[in-house]
Amino acid sequence: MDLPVAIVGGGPAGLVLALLLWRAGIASVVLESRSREYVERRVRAGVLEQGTVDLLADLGVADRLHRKGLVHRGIILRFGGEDHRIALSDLTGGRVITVYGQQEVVKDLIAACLSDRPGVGPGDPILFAAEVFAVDPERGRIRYRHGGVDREIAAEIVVGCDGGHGVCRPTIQAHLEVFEREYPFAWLGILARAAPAHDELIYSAHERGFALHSMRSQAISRLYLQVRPHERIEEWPDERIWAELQRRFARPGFRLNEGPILEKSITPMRSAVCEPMQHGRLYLAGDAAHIVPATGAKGLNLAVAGVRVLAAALIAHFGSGDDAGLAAYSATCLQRVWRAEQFSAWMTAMLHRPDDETPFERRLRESQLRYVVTSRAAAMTLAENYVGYEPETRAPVH
Ligand code: RFL
Ligand code: PHB
Repeated sequence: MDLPVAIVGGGPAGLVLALLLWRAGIASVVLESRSREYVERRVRAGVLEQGTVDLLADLGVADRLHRKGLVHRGIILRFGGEDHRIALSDLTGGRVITVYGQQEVVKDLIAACLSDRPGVGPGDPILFAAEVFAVDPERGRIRYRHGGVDREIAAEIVVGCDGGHGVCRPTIQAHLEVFEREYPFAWLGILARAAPAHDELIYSAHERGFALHSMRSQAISRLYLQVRPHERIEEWPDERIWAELQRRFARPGFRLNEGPILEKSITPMRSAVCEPMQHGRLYLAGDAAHIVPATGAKGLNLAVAGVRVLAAALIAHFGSGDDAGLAAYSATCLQRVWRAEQFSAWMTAMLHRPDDETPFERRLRESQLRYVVTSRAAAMTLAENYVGYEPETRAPVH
């Protein structure tokens, strides 16, 4: 074997895992198909749970996050022309979320990986522009193309952190059960140089469809629109995007600030979970193992929570030969994964308007929205899940 651990994919899951292992003295290499510039610019998630922030702080990569991250204690649900605040902190004994761009997390993690462990393993700790095209899950062999040349390495454990469109899950698909759901919506997301129009996130359930107001700083807004799954970004010139956003956020006295659009893209919404999250020497983590629709803001947080479980299991395996953690990895993670799947599907159903919604379904949805903003129990359910729920630590309530 060339190495104890090889990690396919340098997104949040792969990078957090590499750092956790390295801090425990376990060498690994991260093979990432894209360039460093590309992964550091890829705009995605923005909401970090307290547990995610705490883990990044433990890893010593949260200085910038603490300086630039925006701490939020509530979110707004906007419907029927009114705002309703869900007081996340008051409802959860003081817990908060932090708004900080995923690409900033990725930048911080890459800087830490490269400064911590220069030249560890068979070369660099992270190989960028190294596309994995074959993994042998029984023997731990990985084939990848780097610098125009096909290469191979072998590791005792291979971790597939290669996201929702990688090679690792398809390689072992025959040994897994995959649970999937496609939603009849996609999200058109933009990043704009415009001050956020409100200091909290606004989830707006409008009759023309869902819209979300988020931000990255005092000067940058992050905004999303529900669109149909097969719409193309070319059909959405900037003026059309702003006009639609203004309509879906319309409320007396409220107007979004507009500005140059720095990035725009369309992402289909889907759910997927594979069980188990492992076969042979290959373990799956993050989006490679599970996808959630973004309405619940859970994907990045689940990815980080999962690799924390895996890192502890690998440290026991390499430290004392104790494999109980590795054997339990999948079952432990799946409890939290399914909680996040249910919450994300529920938020999605409550806030989005399907084209073919019947009058009956519409009234059910309106009733659900009213219930969440008038019942403390219902608001608490939303808040408890939104800030991050850990089913693996909970006993039944009698
Ligand atoms: P990633 O981030 O997709 O990283 C996978 C990496 O693997 C590389 N790769 C390969 N490398 C080598 N060889 C191959 N054959 C490879 N194939 C792929 C890729 O280049 C990439 O670098 O997965 P990871 O690490 O599991 O992280 C998951 C998160 O990225 C994802 O769950 C979140 O972005 C989801 N998400 C959100 N999550 C949250 O917790 N809070 C949010 O507010 C939130 N908002 C969002 C989101 C995702 C969105 N999109 C665009 C999907 C909002 C949006 C719009
Ligand atoms: C974001 O800021 O990108 C964001 C916020 C909340 C979500 C999804 C994405 O539910």
